[in-house]
Amino acid sequence: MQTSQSPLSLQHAYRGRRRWVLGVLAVAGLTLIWRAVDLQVLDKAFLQSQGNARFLRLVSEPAHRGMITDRHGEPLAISTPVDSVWANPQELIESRESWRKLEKLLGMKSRSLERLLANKRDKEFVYLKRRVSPDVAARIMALKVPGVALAPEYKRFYPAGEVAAHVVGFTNVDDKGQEGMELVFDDRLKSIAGKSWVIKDRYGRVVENVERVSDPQPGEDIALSIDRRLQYLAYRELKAAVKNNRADSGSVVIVDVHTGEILAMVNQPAYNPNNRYRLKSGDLRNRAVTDVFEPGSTIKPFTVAAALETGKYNAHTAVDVRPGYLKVGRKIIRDFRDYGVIDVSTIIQKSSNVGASKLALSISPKHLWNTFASVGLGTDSGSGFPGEPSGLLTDFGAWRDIQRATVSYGYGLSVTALQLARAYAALATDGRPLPSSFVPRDLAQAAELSTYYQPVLSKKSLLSVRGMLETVVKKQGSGTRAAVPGYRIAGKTGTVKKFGGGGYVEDSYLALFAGIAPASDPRLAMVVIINEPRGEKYYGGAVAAPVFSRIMAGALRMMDIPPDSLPITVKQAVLDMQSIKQSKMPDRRVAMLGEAP
Ligand code: 59J
Repeated sequence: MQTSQSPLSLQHAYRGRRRWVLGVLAVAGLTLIWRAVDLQVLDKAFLQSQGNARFLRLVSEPAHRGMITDRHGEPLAISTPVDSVWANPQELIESRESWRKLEKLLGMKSRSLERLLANKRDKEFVYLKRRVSPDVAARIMALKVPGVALAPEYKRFYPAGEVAAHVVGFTNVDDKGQEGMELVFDDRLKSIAGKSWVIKDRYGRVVENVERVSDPQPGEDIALSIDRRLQYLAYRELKAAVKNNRADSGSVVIVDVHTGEILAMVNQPAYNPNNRYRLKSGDLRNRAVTDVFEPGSTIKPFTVAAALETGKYNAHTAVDVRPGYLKVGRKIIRDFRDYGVIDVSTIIQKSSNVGASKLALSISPKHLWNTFASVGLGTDSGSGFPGEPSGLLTDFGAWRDIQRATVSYGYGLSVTALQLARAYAALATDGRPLPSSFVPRDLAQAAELSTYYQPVLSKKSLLSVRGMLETVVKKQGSGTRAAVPGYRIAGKTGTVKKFGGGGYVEDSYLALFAGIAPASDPRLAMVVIINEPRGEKYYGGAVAAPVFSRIMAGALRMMDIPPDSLPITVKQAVLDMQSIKQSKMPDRRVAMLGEAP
């Protein structure tokens, strides 16, 4: 048996293996050369198109922004899916022949693509048109222009349009809140796009999902305190009134007196949030929250309440307002006419400036100031609306007699419509001004919030003032046209000369009505402002009171608030019916039918 190989036989074996290896290498080399020729010459066109056709991309998958609804879930702002057309400039630059077709379909001027792409040569993304109709999107894709693709997005739609524009606000093209509740709640409404690695073809279509990096997160839905039915009613009546009285602008606010919730808030002029071209300056402003004015006579109930609270007066205390004016220092305070000797209640009913001034001059400035402040005057409403001013109530320490007098009938202090509505809501309840809210609030939350306020006015004074305010809408009152059949209304007119250019301007007025209903068990407070009416009439009693009446009548009915003129037993029956309706308790008869065989 051979135990070792000779050197010769070894040499022979090496040579044989080398030849074999060289042979394999040669074949491999030739194969590679052949492959190179194959790829570069024969398959070139195919491979080039394939190479261009697939890209690994990190794409974002949009999620929808939260919905804004009214208090009953009716939509006020919704996001609907739409397509946006985008392009990869590097590719689109190559297909010049398709530009004109694209421009036509997208409604772009000719040569606008040339301009758009000019300085985008090194970019990979440019929007051609945001939010196109499904029809346009389909036709764009049918063109199959390399580098042009669709990106899914969401478009904000406002079903209530102009009716809720100032409250709801709107978003910009990037879905970011710009105004109103869209701005206030942007952090909660906004969505977070998901991220995924995908492979796309040259038309931008996804051919393969590689990996999801993060899931899309839709925004939170938010319900507002607004009631769309009341909102619409207020809108319709205000718009008609501003037009018929040839007024500059106007506002209406309705609040729930027990919770501070804003149930309706409208302004004129308004705008359509779905179509924001041709906006005039001022159209965007939510005047009811942002614009301050001197409240004039609508402030008198608080002056009277302060007087009652001292114990020196009651509703029937006589006040001499003769001869229709009062000299305070070098100034003269005037009434509309000489009312003679009247009682405190009649100061409210007729709206006597002299009467209010006499009451104010007989009580301490500090107490008058405290009373005003205790119902929230001179502070913001707490609504959180962007740009709400605090209102103005100057310190009583600086009041001279003339200021004590004029402040008593509403001049030298300023409020917004919302702040005035809030003060009337305090008057309607226990004197504590619940902060205003654009979102729903229940009675328990309201009770908790009211513990932060110290009432200055007693139940007795509040009840007495509400009684006086009821005489305003009765015969001989300045606001008879605010009456609502079947209901007791407590309210106050105001006709305010506007201040401008260093003095009070003739023929430039605010017509006001502020009130609460039903007077026997108040539920709603409402303020109506008609700014610079230029028709025949301009008094609050003539211009604002009828608007109050129409809106309040509808609101009471829509909210199933029973008339307070009904005998107490009938009223209880109505309330019982409602609670049965709301609790959806099975009707006994239905239950019995259900048991039948
Ligand atoms: C008025 C004022 C201006 C400011 C007067 C309105 C003052 C005043 C200086 C004359 C129109 C007018 C600080 S009147 O609101 O008294 O609503 O139905 O603007 O008095 O002293 O040609 N309102 N209005 N006053 N200024 N300064 C009455 C009253 C009111 C009515 C009618 C007629 C004014 C009853 C107002 C209404 O209660």
